[in-house]
Amino acid sequence: MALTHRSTNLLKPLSAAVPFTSSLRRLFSTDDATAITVETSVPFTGHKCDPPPRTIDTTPKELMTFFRDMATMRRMEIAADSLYKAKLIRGFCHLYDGQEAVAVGMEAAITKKDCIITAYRDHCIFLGRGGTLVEAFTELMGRRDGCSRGKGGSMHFYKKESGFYGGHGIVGAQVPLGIGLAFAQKYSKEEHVAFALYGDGAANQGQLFEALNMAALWDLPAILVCENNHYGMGTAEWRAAKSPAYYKRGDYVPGLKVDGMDAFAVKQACKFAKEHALKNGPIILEMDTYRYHGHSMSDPGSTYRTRDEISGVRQERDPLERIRKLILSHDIATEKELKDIEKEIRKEVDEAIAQAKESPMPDPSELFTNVYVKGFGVQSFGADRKEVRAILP
Ligand SMILES: Cc1ncc(C[n+]2csc(CCOP(=O)(O)OP(=O)(O)O)c2C)c(N)n1
Ligand SMILES: [Mg+2]
Repeated sequence: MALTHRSTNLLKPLSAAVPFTSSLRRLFSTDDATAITVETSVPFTGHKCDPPPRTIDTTPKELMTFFRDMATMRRMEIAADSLYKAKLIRGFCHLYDGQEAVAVGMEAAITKKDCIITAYRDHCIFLGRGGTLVEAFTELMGRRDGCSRGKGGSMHFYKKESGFYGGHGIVGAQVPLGIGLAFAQKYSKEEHVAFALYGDGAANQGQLFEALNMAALWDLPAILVCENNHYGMGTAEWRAAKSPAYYKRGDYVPGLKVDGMDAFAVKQACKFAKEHALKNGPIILEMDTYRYHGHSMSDPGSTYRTRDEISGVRQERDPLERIRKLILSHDIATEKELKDIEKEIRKEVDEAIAQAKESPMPDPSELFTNVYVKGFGVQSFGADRKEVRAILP
């Protein structure tokens, strides 16, 4: 069947990779801190640009940070799944497990003065921006102390003070907003960039191309990141896109195809893209990634793809396991030490959930805050549009 035939392609990047041990070399710098050079799983493919090199320098500290951050994200999403099933989280809920390397690698290349805007699969991007587990779970449960005061829920996490502009439910709509952020940065002569994340499904929308045209005309420091997890809801990319080479879809705008399951490849690509965007204007990064969960909690995720495909990606390309292997092969930590870290994270997540449950529901008066401009009031009419039914504060 076509589905199975196409699915096997998803396993390609890591299978084609050089084994960890032979692709790595350990160097010792003068201050005796261990520097490590790693090679990305596969080379980058460029469109209208010379791709960056596959080698990237790192440190044991960075490897351990990547491990901890990704393991925390993974655990948070698994816990959100259970809370949803226990009906403590209601409404829409889209999980990010599988895609963690994109959030972690991107953060490693940029600062909090650079902006990020994304769609509804936003929990881990929020953590990457420095959001806490308590704020995340509190928001997920619609409580007062959540990052959006319990009024946004899963799809509308924000952290403006660290350059995170949400969390958007209308597919693709965050991209023109992201270009607007880049415009603001250029207008205020800041040396920062805006990352606008969208999915492979959203990549077929017209508004993307309109926004990109303006970004290119005005050389805006915008980086469009297509998180290609190969499905838009239950539709495989090849059913929806005539050309699934999303990094080339900007035509006159340069692009780079990146293994989005390799945090180091993501970091290298984002660093490259930031330098490019500040000098030359927009660029597209296609992150080849995968979501383990279904589209949202209402999708079991196994009707339009095979279980073998999911377990194959887990085995061959899992972003967390890739970092674990690197840590072990460099004797930075033992298997037991890594397991202990994961146990600690499990405890941190459980404690955050317990704390989030203590947060009260928002006050009913909050229904009208952040909705209308304060002081102007809004008249609400009946269906006939003639009779005023209520005057909102
Ligand atoms: C304008 C619009 N059309 C349709 C939807 C319904 N919808 C929600 S998510 C989604 C699929 C998007 O897939 P993709 O862009 O690949 O992102 P992913 O969910 O894979 O991260 C659709 C069609 C929507 N929210 N907004
Ligand atoms: Mg998708």
